[in-house]
Amino acid sequence: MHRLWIGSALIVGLIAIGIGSYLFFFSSGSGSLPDGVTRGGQSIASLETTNAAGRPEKTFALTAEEKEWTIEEKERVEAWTYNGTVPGQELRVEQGDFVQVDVTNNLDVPVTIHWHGVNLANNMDGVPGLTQDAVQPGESFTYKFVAEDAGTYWYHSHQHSSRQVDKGLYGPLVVEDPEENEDYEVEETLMLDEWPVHQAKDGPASRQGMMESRRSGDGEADTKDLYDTFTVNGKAGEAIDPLEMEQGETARLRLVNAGFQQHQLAFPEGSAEVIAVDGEATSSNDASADIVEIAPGERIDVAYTKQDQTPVFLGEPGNKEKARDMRIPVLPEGTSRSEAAMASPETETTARGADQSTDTVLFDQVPDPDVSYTMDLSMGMDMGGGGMSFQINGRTFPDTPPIHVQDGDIVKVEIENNGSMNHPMHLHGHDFQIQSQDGTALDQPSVKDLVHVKPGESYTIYFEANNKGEWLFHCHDNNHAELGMSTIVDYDSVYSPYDFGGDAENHPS
Ligand SMILES: [Cu+2]
Repeated sequence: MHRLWIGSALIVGLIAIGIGSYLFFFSSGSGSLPDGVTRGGQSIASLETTNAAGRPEKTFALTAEEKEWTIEEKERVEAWTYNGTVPGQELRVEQGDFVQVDVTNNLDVPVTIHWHGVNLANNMDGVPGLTQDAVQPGESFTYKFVAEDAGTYWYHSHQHSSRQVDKGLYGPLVVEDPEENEDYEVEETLMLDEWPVHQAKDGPASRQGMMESRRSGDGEADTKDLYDTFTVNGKAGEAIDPLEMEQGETARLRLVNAGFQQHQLAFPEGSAEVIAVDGEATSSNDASADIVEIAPGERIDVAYTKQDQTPVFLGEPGNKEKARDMRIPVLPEGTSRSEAAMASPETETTARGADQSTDTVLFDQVPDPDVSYTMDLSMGMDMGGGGMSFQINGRTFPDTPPIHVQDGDIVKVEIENNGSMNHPMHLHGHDFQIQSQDGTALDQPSVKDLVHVKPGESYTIYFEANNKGEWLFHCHDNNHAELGMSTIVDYDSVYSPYDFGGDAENHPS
């Protein structure tokens, strides 16, 4: 009896040591996570994932595969796709559904899926090396979440995003509101992107372009050299599907910018109204916009009314050469593309600023923060390789200082762009409230998950740390993220058991 007890104690002891070393190895061992990120508490892998619990279930299967994709008649690219198309299949669910997506990887590189804008469990967020190991060639992974909030979202690979999103690994996710009482005759999701069809994309950002942007003040100059063809739903020019609309009809257009450049769409004067930003309904005050600007990663829903029977193109205003590809024909019955002319509004009002104020807010008053973080965005020379880098507080990821939070904290982040490039900053797993711009309080705040910070601009945002995990906060010009512009919102109570690099080749930007 006595001996048996000693034997059992020994075994229990050995198991404890074993578990201890296992945790030690994964929590502080070979990792290349930033030194500043906490390694204690609960593993995010063991965080509870939502289950169906009697909710309606929607199940989808997405296969990552290579596919020769025709952008326009003679313009073909070797694309990486979900289910063989660019964009991937539109996933359409209702608010409250339990969504399950089985991903199979038939590419010869690892992939993941990030559910952009969806506030889900951290281990379903699809960031390789932080929330999971990348899905290896030939393997599968199942993502599960509850579609809590109606709106326009999208999904994309977060493994080596600057390459994989560029090659087509993205698609739309629409969460319908069953209570929605607005009736639209037409509804379309329009995903905007750019491609290097006639040229090799030689790197994540162009040095010459960066110099140019310093000189000219064009915050997009660095990516303009990299791409020559603009697309709408994977198609350019003549290949873009027309909107068929008659006078008096209204369309809900769900615009998603899957590219790394900002785009603008011009509407005939007085015909368009911004109805949602990043999945949040806008307040009804004055959301009319003749030119809608959309940042990389951003979603903007527009209600567009056809005022007459004239065929028209919705497209990028001005005489941008590449923009000629990106023109969406609106063709009433009996009209043709050849008769259409560009919509040319007389005013230059855009959908920024006050127009983006949202119906619901997170905080009625400016909250008293538990955590304050200043995020200084800049660019510089990488001393090692002589290339350019994009920095947060003078450091490149993964050495950028994390934002340390505890469950329930109110977090204030002041974002300042001290460089000469645009930076659309996207936070995973949370919505934030944009409270002020350039030191001036907004009349009405805006609740979003992406804020487009242009050179010289600053924004103050607030969010509640209500979704524990390790969450990326990064520039959605993924070429900038690749060169360092990311950081982590790091909850003290949890840690990531994954590592960047390693056998899974986890590459989160
Ligand atoms: Cu950027």
